[in-house]
Amino acid sequence: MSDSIFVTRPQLPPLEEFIPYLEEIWSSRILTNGGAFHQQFEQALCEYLGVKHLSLFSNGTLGLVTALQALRIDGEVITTPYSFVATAHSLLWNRIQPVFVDIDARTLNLDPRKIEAAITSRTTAIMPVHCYGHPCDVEAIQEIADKYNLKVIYDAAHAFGVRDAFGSVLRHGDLSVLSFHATKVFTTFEGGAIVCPDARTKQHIDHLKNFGFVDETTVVAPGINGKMSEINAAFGMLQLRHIEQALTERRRVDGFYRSELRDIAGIRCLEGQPDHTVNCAYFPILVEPDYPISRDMLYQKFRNEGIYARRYFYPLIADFPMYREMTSARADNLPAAKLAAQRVLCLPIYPTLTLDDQRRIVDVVRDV
Ligand code: T4K
Repeated sequence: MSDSIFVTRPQLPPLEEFIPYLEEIWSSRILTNGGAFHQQFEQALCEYLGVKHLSLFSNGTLGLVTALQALRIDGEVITTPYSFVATAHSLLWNRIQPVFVDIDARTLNLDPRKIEAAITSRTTAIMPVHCYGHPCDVEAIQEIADKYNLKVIYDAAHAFGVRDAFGSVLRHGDLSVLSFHATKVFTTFEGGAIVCPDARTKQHIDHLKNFGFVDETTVVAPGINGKMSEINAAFGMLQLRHIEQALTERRRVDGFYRSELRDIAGIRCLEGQPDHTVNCAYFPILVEPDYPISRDMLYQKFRNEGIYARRYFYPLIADFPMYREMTSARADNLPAAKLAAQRVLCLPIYPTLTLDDQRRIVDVVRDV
């Protein structure tokens, strides 16, 4: 029996490379609360990503929750049902009403053409997701936001390092939130960051993630504990040394799948935008009706072979119990998202996925 293959595996540098970082933490005895690695890592990430300001977080979800707090968002927020559940949960944690708008069947991102019809007098913001690291139609979304005076918070959990022709996609909107979870392109075990447009916003967010403390005796807001520890920040510094290599390997896997799956009837690969630098965070395929078996049957066939492809994102967020009674969660409001949730399967993709394993995966799809 061959080894199991998972949808993703974290890229771990050789253990001995991490030892000097640990020694530094051990000798300084500063473990958290904005220590030296935290500061270095914020700086280094800004440089790598090509953004001016960011604030590190202990995970992406707390980043989303805090971003909404920072912009004082309330009322209703327009968002996508086709995402990881943390996107909408961050709204509920702030007692904000999520309003689901359908996705574009081509990109699987929030469909800007559907947004205006969902705006009410209570709408205060839009929270789109750069799903699988494929950028949203940022210009169309910004145009609507400007017209109705809405904030835009991008859930950029999948979009580490993604660039358009003019720079990082993280510069768009009022804030963008990254995740550095173990399953992501770039990981700090757990972690995340909010990308901010200016130093003042960053300072406010820095206060919010540290209980609202400004100094030893001053608390300016009911903040939370969202700080990244020194171990995570040190690991992030080390990961940055290997990220380019990891992205190259991911692009290699992506290229292999695209060329091998191209001629299989009923299997469609999601296209990126040609002038973008992609990160190949995921490899979603759409199992269409002319494929001999359904997506779920293919998923099961993979499992029988010890290959753990994943149905990201099924079920739709709108179908979970805390959302499904909402008017915007109705199936007839979300036809494209419903279809995607039934058809998409994410194939394994990560830097150390061997060519043999890639062949094994393609063979499963081909041998139906
Ligand atoms: N917004 C979006 C759009 C997101 O996708 C996410 C997270 C967030 C917000 C929230 O960000 P964080 O708060 O998480 O920073 C995973 C992740 O837990 C989650 O972070 C991620 N999205 C989501 C898409 O996927 P699961 O339940 O699928 O993970 P799990 O444990 O089943 O792992 C999948 C596979 O990865 C495993 O079969 C094996 C491999 N794996 C996993 C872990 C945790 C490893 O090899 N090593 C590991 O340590 O949710």
